[in-house]
Amino acid sequence: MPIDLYMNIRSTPCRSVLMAIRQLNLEVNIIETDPRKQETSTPEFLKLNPQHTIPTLVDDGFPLGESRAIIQYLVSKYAPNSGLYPTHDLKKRAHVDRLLYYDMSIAYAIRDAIFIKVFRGEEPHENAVKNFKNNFNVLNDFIGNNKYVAGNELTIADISYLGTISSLAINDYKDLDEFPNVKNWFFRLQKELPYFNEVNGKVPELLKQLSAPKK
Ligand SMILES: N[C@@H](CCC(=O)N[C@@H](CS)C(=O)NCC(=O)O)C(=O)O
Repeated sequence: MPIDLYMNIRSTPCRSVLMAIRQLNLEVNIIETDPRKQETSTPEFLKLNPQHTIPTLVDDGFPLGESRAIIQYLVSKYAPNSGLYPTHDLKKRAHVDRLLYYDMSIAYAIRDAIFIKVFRGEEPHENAVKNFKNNFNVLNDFIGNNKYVAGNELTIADISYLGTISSLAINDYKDLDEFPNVKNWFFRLQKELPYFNEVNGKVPELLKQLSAPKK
């Protein structure tokens, strides 16, 4: 039975989950869901996910929200020995978990420093700009000379960060210029992962449609 995924391709965390599904070659039934049309606020949807957010997964009757939890669940269930979410080495697994939590900070930093301007036409608060730089400097250091975010193997942390950072397409990735390790990692993985373009290729165009008119 395929898994159901309530999602919208404009949504950053939805794209991370879809990339994880492609990485695992899972059959998926995509249910297009648009929060702007209140489709995440219907009684039926709220029964699946009281947080009223996409992505929401339903696997064999089990509903789950939160992109990072969904990705952890899918890999743990369908590819536990893949190395994408280490099972044998507790320390490696904990490092992946830590990076997944940190990805939330990155997502909020992008929202507060970049999206606020692009989508609402408001100047970001100076603290939001500082926070963005701080968060990306830390990520830049985490990556260092590694091939992947958590070391020299692809993990679900890469997939989660790729989705999050793909939103910077809205500014043609100029915001990454100060963070060379992040930038190199991001563009290398785009080429390496065959599903990246299928999932994220239309992002610049879709996000530009949502942008606030230039003042
Ligand atoms: N931390 C959540 C964020 C989910 C989220 O905020 N999704 C947005 C779309 S990008 C949404 O569904 N918003 C509708 C709402 O909050 O009512 C995740 O990673 O899944």
